[in-house]
Amino acid sequence: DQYTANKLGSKKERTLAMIKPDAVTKVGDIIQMIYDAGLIVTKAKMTKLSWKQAGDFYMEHQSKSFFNNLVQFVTSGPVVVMELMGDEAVSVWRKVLGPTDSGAARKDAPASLRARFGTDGTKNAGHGSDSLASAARELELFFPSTTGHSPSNTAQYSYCTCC
Ligand code: IDP
Repeated sequence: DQYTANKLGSKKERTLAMIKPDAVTKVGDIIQMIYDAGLIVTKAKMTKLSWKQAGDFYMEHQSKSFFNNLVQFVTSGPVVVMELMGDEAVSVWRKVLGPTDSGAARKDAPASLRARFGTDGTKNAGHGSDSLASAARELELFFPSTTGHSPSNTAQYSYCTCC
């Protein structure tokens, strides 16, 4: 069963997915892509980021030339944030997204989410955590841990220890 499989080392991971403002109207197609990739949606909400939330979310890019444009873009409308779960969820979801630049995605990965729904290098439809550590941090920003036996109480592990 799943419990035994996890204890035997299957890498059931959790990751943070964000549908950026330019792709929120495509949420139906995007959820279909998630399930087609073998992942499941375990949490989801629509929210509008404040400048501060977006700056915290992208803190590793604070010194980059595109930082202000990026924060401006992700605060320009609602986003949908989701916890995804599945085998190797971090890398699988980034594969579904495709290359960062939507133009490059259309060339190199035409079936990817960014190829289908992104516009350019900034407006690129989606976000996915780039590591288990980032996933833990980003999930905690949007779905803070609560007490009790639940997947949201395992943020520090980035995988589900109870199911
Ligand atoms: P990722 O989202 O594919 O992990 P990152 O390098 O972490 O890519 O960049 C975060 C976001 O910043 C990208 O998704 C994109 O929206 C924006 N971005 C990244 N590189 C550039 C750039 O060179 N110009 C403009 N925007 C960029």
